[in-house]
Amino acid sequence: QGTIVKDVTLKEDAPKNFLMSKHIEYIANYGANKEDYEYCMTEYLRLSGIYWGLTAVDLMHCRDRMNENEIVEFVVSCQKDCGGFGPAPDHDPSILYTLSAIQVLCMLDKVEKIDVEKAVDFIGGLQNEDGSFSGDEWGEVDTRFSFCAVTALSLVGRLWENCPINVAKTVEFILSCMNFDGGFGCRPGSESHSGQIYCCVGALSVLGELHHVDDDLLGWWLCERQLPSGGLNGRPEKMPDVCYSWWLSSLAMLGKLHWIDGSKLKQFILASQDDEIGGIADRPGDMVDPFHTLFGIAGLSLLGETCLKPINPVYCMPQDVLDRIGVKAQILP
Ligand code: GRG
Ligand code: ZN
Repeated sequence: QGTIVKDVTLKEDAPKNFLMSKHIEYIANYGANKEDYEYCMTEYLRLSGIYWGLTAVDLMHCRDRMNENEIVEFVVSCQKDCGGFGPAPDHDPSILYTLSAIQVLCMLDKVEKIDVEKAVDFIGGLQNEDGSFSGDEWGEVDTRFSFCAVTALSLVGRLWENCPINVAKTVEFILSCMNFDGGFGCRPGSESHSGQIYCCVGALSVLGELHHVDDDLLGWWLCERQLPSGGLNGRPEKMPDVCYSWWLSSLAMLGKLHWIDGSKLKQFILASQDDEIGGIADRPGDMVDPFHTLFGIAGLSLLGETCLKPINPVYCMPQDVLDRIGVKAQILP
């Protein structure tokens, strides 16, 4: 019995061109009305939402459309006494929003506005004996949090100098989540999922430890995620989703992006655009949101779309920002 394929069919009249000016308007106007139902309901992830929007408009060369002072003030207001950041001022801190805060401030060249020392202490305090990371004080362990710790520390220059974590143990834990198919899951023994693979391969890339990955085996598993529609799923027998166009960037870290059909993936992403209000949805015909808009645009940048700034496959930030702060990650030839 073969693998079941669940997929969508692209409609003849689906958008075929990149609607850049519509996306800029969609992101720039998102949250213009602070009473908007959808805006209020997404407060619990606001700081990451700001990272998704800012990165998207920066990739489209329009960062000046965002109110930088308002953003910096908001980010600063999300830092707690423990040093970690919550998604909004009245929410609990987590390593997820701590990374988003640092990413946003790096893009705006305003990292000095926060208490970096305390943020570094917060991240260091989340490492467990076995090298894994908890996401917050409640203790859930996930390889996503290992990625957040390593990337956030590297962005503030504290991974190699004055480092608060045990790097060897960090690598050991990530490798303990590697599966027989070459992929990685959220904890030892958990199923491979391309979102978790992005996190594990991304962290190993920042740490210069990609030689531990079986790049042929994992590259094969990753390129098998492409479906006849051109879209990618996150694991076998699942539906395609635009955000996996980004979670697949681990294939770029392994130097194997050409193992998928880039033009078919581009067609799938373009077909998921909303040609009226702008923005990109998880798949054609669905409602758009800032998360899928960023990861669709990031995927197009990775595929070489010339009207966009080049993106870094590990940090999901414009490459020019990483060049400015001098951060490098390993990419296999
Ligand atoms: C800096 C880009 C960036 C990220 C920060 C949080 C994080 C680090 C990475 C998240 C990686 C991840 C686990 C992505 C997957 C997200 C997703 C769409 C999960 C859905 O899982 P299911 O099981 O969906 O609901 P499927 O598609 O498997 O049916
Ligand atoms: Zn998605």
